[in-house]
Amino acid sequence: MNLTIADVRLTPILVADPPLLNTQGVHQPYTPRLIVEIETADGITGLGETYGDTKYLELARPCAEKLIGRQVSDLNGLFTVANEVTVDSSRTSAQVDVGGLRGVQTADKLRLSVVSAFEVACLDALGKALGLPVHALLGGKVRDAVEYSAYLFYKWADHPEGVASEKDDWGAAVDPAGVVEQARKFKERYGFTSFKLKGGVFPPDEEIAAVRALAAAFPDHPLRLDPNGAWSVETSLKVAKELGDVLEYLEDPALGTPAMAEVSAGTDVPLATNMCVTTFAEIKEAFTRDAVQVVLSDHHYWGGLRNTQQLAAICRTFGVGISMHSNTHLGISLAAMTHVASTVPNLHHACDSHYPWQSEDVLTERLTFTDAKVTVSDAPGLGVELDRAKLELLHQRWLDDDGALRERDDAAAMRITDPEWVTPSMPRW
Ligand code: GKR
Ligand code: MG
Repeated sequence: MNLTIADVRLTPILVADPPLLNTQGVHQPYTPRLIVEIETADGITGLGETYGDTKYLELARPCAEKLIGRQVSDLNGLFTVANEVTVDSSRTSAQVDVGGLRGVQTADKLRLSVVSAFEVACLDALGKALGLPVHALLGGKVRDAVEYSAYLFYKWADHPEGVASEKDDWGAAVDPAGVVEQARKFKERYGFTSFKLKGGVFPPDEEIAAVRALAAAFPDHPLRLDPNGAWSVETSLKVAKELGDVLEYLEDPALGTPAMAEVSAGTDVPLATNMCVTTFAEIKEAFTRDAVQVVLSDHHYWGGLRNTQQLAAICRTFGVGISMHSNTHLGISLAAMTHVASTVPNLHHACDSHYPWQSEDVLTERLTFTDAKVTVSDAPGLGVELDRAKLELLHQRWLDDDGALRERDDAAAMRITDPEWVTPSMPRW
């Protein structure tokens, strides 16, 4: 068996995304992703996926070159390679803007997001070579299926008129009735029984009303509200008081560890985050101050599946819960998320996934949610197969783009409808 990396292919794509609203603005009609293929000297190919904006591509390309000749089993070496590239391109100290919803943005985090795709591709190739599923390479699954929650968004029916986009059949959701209707569809289509609403879009009272409407329509279903840090400590405490009886947790009500610690001290509602604990360095302060009770991991920006396991072990040690965050992603990432989640013993909350919002994928077969769960594959590697024709189609869309969509910019997408729009400074309310 020859595990030497003989080729690395990077394919940037643009994938359809519905008009989902968040604090920054609205999702673009197409969002960039990067598909990674790592091929061994024996002709075995492993798949990975990460963010696809140019800044990720610029790092991924030199990394890919340096991987040729290394072993797919050398997962620790991926960090060394990425470090070398970072040094080569003098990016180490740069504060690179990698999108405003995932905590403080640094070049380090950018590097880890790139490493994550290479790590997943190496694990996929290694698993295929050894005849073992990725979860076995991670120590073995402790559950056969992983539960996900419905990720509800305020949403327009369509992207603005005149803007090229794909149609979707989810309809609009801009008020409590629309949110409940969307939740009903999620439940019907995928069997989801817990719901997370992306907030920070409308004034807090309107979002409180939406969560109340969900609680009335779906009694005893765990509910979460995530305004991405849009509220002051005072507003956060008010919302916690009004919704305390129905919330499983409140996610990033306020921005940053000090504000979250203040909120936490004033409420019994558990607080979750994917914004103030996004790196190992941020853990100590947040845990010491009891600022969060649940950390939402994301293998993309935590640097891969093994780092996700390390994060889970630290959370376990400190009695802090763990679950999973998601951004727009395709099936390769969902498969990776499912494998790692299946190995985490202390996973007591359904994971987030944007996948139901993605009508397009690069796989021969889409992953499915049955009764809210994705079955953990026991096939070698990730257990997914690339559809080259679909990949080409989405890559062609990227090639045809004049550059406007290659950098995800939800504020720019919002300005098409509202030319005056600027991303509000936080706290907004
Ligand atoms: O896709 O609009 C979105 C989300 O707001 C995403 O960007 C966040 O990173 O889903 C994420 C979250 O939980 O904060
Ligand atoms: Mg969040």
